Amino acid sequence: MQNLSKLEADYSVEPSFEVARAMIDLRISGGPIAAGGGAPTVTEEHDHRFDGLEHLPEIGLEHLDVGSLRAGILGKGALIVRNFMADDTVKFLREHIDNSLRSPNRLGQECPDGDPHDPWFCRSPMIAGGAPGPARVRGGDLSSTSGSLWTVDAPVAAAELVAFYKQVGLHRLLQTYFREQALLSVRKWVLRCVPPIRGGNKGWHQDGRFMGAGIRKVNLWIALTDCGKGMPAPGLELVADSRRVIHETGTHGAFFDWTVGPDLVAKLSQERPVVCPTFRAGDAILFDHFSLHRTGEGPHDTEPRYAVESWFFAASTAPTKQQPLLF
Ligand SMILES: O=C(O)CCC(=O)C(=O)O
Ligand SMILES: [Fe+2]
Repeated sequence: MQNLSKLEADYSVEPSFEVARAMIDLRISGGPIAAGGGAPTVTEEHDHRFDGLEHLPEIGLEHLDVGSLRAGILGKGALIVRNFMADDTVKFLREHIDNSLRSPNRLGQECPDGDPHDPWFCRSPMIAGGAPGPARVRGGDLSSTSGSLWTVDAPVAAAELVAFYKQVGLHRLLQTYFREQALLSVRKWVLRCVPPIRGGNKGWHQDGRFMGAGIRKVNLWIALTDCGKGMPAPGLELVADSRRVIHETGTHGAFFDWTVGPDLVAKLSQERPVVCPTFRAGDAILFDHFSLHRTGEGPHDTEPRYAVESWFFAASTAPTKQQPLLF
């Protein structure tokens, strides 16, 4: 989209909230136009370069290409990329998340329509079902210090992230991986601050559970805090498994109908290791909708954990319900 490229160029010269907000609207309006269409022929072949490893493969950013991505996700179930994001971008996003979480606009403390000039939290009227009032939350009250945000509600963070994705070559990488354009979505592009709730998590899940077998997507999860095994903040726990299966939910002691029960995970773990990688702020992990994972809250955590979750869809399979988004 020509207008979007122009705004991106303007923003790179002179970043501003107004341009960041205008870009969100163009990304939302362009998403459905790019979504759908014919699907390319794809295979799940890869070069087995990580076959000898017992746990998840790890590489540096300089080795991230379509070969390592395929061998990581399709061969081992996930790929860890160390030092993915530079410290200054990590710090910028962490501070932005703090400000967005406590924004009166998010908490519903402003006028019913919200303050359209709040640089930290501003919901575009083009976001389905979400214009006025406080941000929606799945049960419970909104906290001003932790929780999740749709990245599109934080236009400046969104602009910085898209610029970062460009800088690391993500567009080309995902285009090659999917053999077609990649799209983000309103609902699965998330900024998060998880509090140290010490073992309260019950949510083993697969992000493919609701989306049907034909979906193709990849999650890029970036830690913005040192977290996971040996760290004082909640990490991410995963079953290191390359099988392309959706597991039964709502059984084996599951707490919700969309989660995989702990007894089933215990059974799976007899054959596939459950891992809780140690992440430094700026490290990333890539996995797809078959990955079985949960927030890995340790019993001794004392610190909150910040992260960015970006689910990229192959355009031909991008679900309308998630509001596909250009990036
Ligand atoms: O950040 C978390 O703890 C959860 C992340 C997650 O479930 C995902 O990225 O799909
Ligand atoms: Fe998930």
